Amino acid sequence: MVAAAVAIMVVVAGCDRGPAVTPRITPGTSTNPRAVVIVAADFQFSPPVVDLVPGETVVVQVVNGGLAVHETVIGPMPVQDAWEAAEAAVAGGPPGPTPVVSVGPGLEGLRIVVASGERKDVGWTVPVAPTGGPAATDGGWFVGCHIPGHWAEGMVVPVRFVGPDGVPLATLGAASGDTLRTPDQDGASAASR
Ligand SMILES: [Cu+2]
Repeated sequence: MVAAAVAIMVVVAGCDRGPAVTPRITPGTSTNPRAVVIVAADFQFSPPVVDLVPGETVVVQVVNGGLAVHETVIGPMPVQDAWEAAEAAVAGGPPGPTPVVSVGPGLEGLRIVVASGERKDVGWTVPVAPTGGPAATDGGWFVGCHIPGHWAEGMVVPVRFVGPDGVPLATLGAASGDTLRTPDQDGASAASR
């Protein structure tokens, strides 16, 4: 109870560690996972930032409100780059569900492919480092869509690792969204935006 009261005060008082402090989060557990809703449209994600608590168990609920097939790939940039390259290789294939593609071991991240009008729920435990903080955050984590061309259209939002109080964890400034870079496959398109 004391912890809860303190957390509320922190939220009310604001915090100079960053401009955005989200409401207190009750981290999900294996028996009571927290719902993380992500809506994919043509061609953007909502919400603009996805908050996750390292080590918590969530149910990622991906809703495709667009007309195209979309996906959420959750992971750091090496994972985003791997899927961008893998899916670019099958661009121009026949319409329908995204072609079967794969990436190397350790680069899978969490990938959920959702057809237009569909919703998929996937249980997932957010990786945690031995120190208790987020795992492998160099360069930040993102939620991205790598159906060919979609990332370049803007289908990427940053993951913000937060504590149960909603305060962003330290060392995570890279996930602020202003350090987004284009996956290697789309380097030529940056100037057109
Ligand atoms: Cu997409």
